[in-house]
Amino acid sequence: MTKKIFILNGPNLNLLGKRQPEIYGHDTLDDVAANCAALGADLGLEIELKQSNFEGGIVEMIHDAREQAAGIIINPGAYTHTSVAILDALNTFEGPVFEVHISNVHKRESFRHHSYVSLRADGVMAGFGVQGYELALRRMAVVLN
Ligand code: CA2
Repeated sequence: MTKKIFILNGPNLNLLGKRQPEIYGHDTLDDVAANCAALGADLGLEIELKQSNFEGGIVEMIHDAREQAAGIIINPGAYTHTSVAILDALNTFEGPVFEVHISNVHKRESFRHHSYVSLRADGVMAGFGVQGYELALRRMAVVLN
Protein backbone atom coordinates (compact mmCIF):
# COMPACT_ATOMS: atom_id res chain seq x y z
CA MET A 1 0.00 0.00 0.00
CA THR A 2 1.24 3.54 -0.81
CA LYS A 3 2.60 5.30 2.26
CA LYS A 4 0.91 8.56 3.16
CA ILE A 5 2.82 11.69 4.21
CA PHE A 6 1.17 14.56 6.05
CA ILE A 7 2.53 18.02 5.22
CA LEU A 8 1.26 20.24 8.05
CA ASN A 9 1.30 24.03 8.01
CA GLY A 10 0.70 26.47 10.82
CA PRO A 11 -0.73 29.96 11.18
CA ASN A 12 -0.76 32.50 8.36
CA LEU A 13 0.69 30.07 5.82
CA ASN A 14 -2.69 30.17 4.03
CA LEU A 15 -1.48 33.63 2.91
CA LEU A 16 1.57 32.19 1.16
CA GLY A 17 2.09 33.85 -2.23
CA LYS A 18 -0.40 36.59 -1.36
CA ARG A 19 1.58 38.74 1.12
CA GLN A 20 5.28 39.43 1.88
CA PRO A 21 6.68 37.78 -1.30
CA GLU A 22 10.09 39.29 -0.47
CA ILE A 23 10.29 36.87 2.49
CA TYR A 24 8.11 33.92 1.47
CA GLY A 25 8.10 34.04 -2.36
CA HIS A 26 5.27 33.99 -4.90
CA ASP A 27 4.10 30.37 -4.71
CA THR A 28 0.81 29.72 -2.90
CA LEU A 29 0.11 26.83 -0.53
CA ASP A 30 -1.97 25.28 -3.35
CA ASP A 31 1.17 25.44 -5.56
CA VAL A 32 3.14 23.69 -2.80
CA ALA A 33 0.41 21.02 -2.55
CA ALA A 34 0.45 20.44 -6.33
CA ASN A 35 4.26 20.29 -6.55
CA CYS A 36 4.50 17.90 -3.60
CA ALA A 37 1.70 15.70 -4.94
CA ALA A 38 3.53 15.40 -8.28
CA LEU A 39 6.87 14.65 -6.63
CA GLY A 40 5.18 12.25 -4.20
CA ALA A 41 3.71 10.32 -7.14
CA ASP A 42 7.25 9.92 -8.56
CA LEU A 43 8.53 8.79 -5.17
CA GLY A 44 5.64 6.41 -4.50
CA LEU A 45 4.26 8.52 -1.65
CA GLU A 46 0.74 9.88 -1.20
CA ILE A 47 0.62 13.48 0.05
CA GLU A 48 -1.95 15.17 2.25
CA LEU A 49 -1.21 18.86 2.79
CA LYS A 50 -3.14 20.60 5.58
CA GLN A 51 -3.08 24.03 7.23
CA SER A 52 -4.52 25.46 10.43
CA ASN A 53 -4.34 28.84 12.10
CA PHE A 54 -5.01 27.19 15.47
CA GLU A 55 -2.54 25.44 17.74
CA GLY A 56 -5.11 22.78 18.75
CA GLY A 57 -5.93 22.21 15.10
CA ILE A 58 -2.32 21.31 14.40
CA VAL A 59 -2.19 19.07 17.50
CA GLU A 60 -5.27 17.19 16.20
CA MET A 61 -3.72 16.81 12.73
CA ILE A 62 -0.67 15.21 14.40
CA HIS A 63 -3.00 12.85 16.32
CA ASP A 64 -4.64 11.91 12.98
CA ALA A 65 -1.17 11.26 11.55
CA ARG A 66 -0.61 8.63 14.26
CA GLU A 67 -3.32 6.52 12.56
CA GLN A 68 -2.91 7.55 8.93
CA ALA A 69 0.60 8.74 8.05
CA ALA A 70 4.01 7.12 7.74
CA GLY A 71 5.80 10.47 8.10
CA ILE A 72 5.21 14.14 8.89
CA ILE A 73 6.66 17.22 7.24
CA ILE A 74 5.72 20.25 9.32
CA ASN A 75 6.08 24.00 9.04
CA PRO A 76 4.52 25.09 12.32
CA GLY A 77 4.82 28.81 11.47
CA ALA A 78 5.19 31.01 14.53
CA TYR A 79 4.17 28.09 16.80
CA THR A 80 7.64 26.70 16.03
CA HIS A 81 9.00 29.15 18.58
CA THR A 82 6.29 28.87 21.26
CA SER A 83 4.45 25.56 21.25
CA VAL A 84 5.23 22.84 23.78
CA ALA A 85 1.81 21.35 22.85
CA ILE A 86 2.92 20.72 19.26
CA LEU A 87 6.24 19.28 20.49
CA ASP A 88 4.37 16.96 22.88
CA ALA A 89 2.05 15.81 20.07
CA LEU A 90 5.00 15.14 17.74
CA ASN A 91 6.64 13.11 20.49
CA THR A 92 3.66 10.70 20.32
CA PHE A 93 4.24 10.10 16.58
CA GLU A 94 6.51 7.18 15.79
CA GLY A 95 7.57 7.88 12.19
CA PRO A 96 10.05 10.37 10.75
CA VAL A 97 9.38 14.10 11.27
CA PHE A 98 10.98 16.81 9.15
CA GLU A 99 10.68 20.50 10.01
CA VAL A 100 10.54 23.04 7.17
CA HIS A 101 10.91 26.81 7.22
CA ILE A 102 10.58 28.74 4.00
CA SER A 103 12.77 31.56 5.27
CA ASN A 104 16.15 31.19 6.94
CA VAL A 105 14.97 31.68 10.52
CA HIS A 106 18.59 31.95 11.71
CA LYS A 107 19.08 35.08 9.62
CA ARG A 108 16.03 36.74 11.20
CA GLU A 109 15.04 38.03 14.66
CA SER A 110 16.58 36.15 17.60
CA PHE A 111 13.15 34.91 18.79
CA ARG A 112 12.99 32.81 15.59
CA HIS A 113 16.31 31.08 16.38
CA HIS A 114 14.81 28.67 18.91
CA SER A 115 12.47 25.88 17.80
CA TYR A 116 10.60 23.55 20.18
CA VAL A 117 9.82 21.33 17.19
CA SER A 118 13.54 20.83 16.48
CA LEU A 119 13.75 18.88 19.77
CA ARG A 120 11.77 16.15 17.93
CA ALA A 121 12.52 16.72 14.25
CA ASP A 122 14.77 14.21 12.49
CA GLY A 123 15.87 16.94 10.07
CA VAL A 124 15.33 20.65 9.47
CA MET A 125 15.19 22.67 6.24
CA ALA A 126 15.38 26.46 6.51
CA GLY A 127 15.89 29.14 3.88
CA PHE A 128 15.30 27.03 0.77
CA GLY A 129 12.01 28.76 -0.03
CA VAL A 130 9.04 26.53 -0.75
CA GLN A 131 11.48 24.09 -2.40
CA GLY A 132 12.30 23.03 1.17
CA TYR A 133 9.07 21.02 1.27
CA GLU A 134 10.15 19.02 -1.79
CA LEU A 135 13.67 18.50 -0.44
CA ALA A 136 12.19 17.20 2.81
CA LEU A 137 9.91 14.89 0.80
CA ARG A 138 12.88 13.45 -1.10
CA ARG A 139 14.58 12.72 2.23
CA MET A 140 11.33 11.17 3.51
CA ALA A 141 11.34 8.74 0.56
CA VAL A 142 14.91 7.69 1.42
CA VAL A 143 14.32 7.11 5.13
CA LEU A 144 11.03 5.25 4.53
CA ASN A 145 12.44 3.17 1.66
O1 CA2 B 1 9.98 30.66 7.38
C1 CA2 B 1 8.98 30.01 7.73
O2 CA2 B 1 8.48 29.13 7.06
C2 CA2 B 1 8.29 30.36 9.06
O3 CA2 B 1 7.88 29.14 9.67
C3 CA2 B 1 7.10 31.22 8.70
C4 CA2 B 1 6.36 31.77 9.92
C5 CA2 B 1 7.34 32.44 10.88
O4 CA2 B 1 6.65 32.86 12.06
C6 CA2 B 1 8.48 31.52 11.26
O5 CA2 B 1 9.36 32.21 12.13
C7 CA2 B 1 9.23 31.07 10.03
C8 CA2 B 1 5.34 32.80 9.48
C9 CA2 B 1 4.36 32.28 8.49
C10 CA2 B 1 3.66 33.44 7.88
O6 CA2 B 1 3.33 33.10 6.58
C11 CA2 B 1 3.02 34.10 5.72
C12 CA2 B 1 3.11 33.79 4.41
C13 CA2 B 1 2.83 34.76 3.48
C14 CA2 B 1 2.45 36.01 3.88
C15 CA2 B 1 2.35 36.29 5.21
C16 CA2 B 1 2.63 35.34 6.15
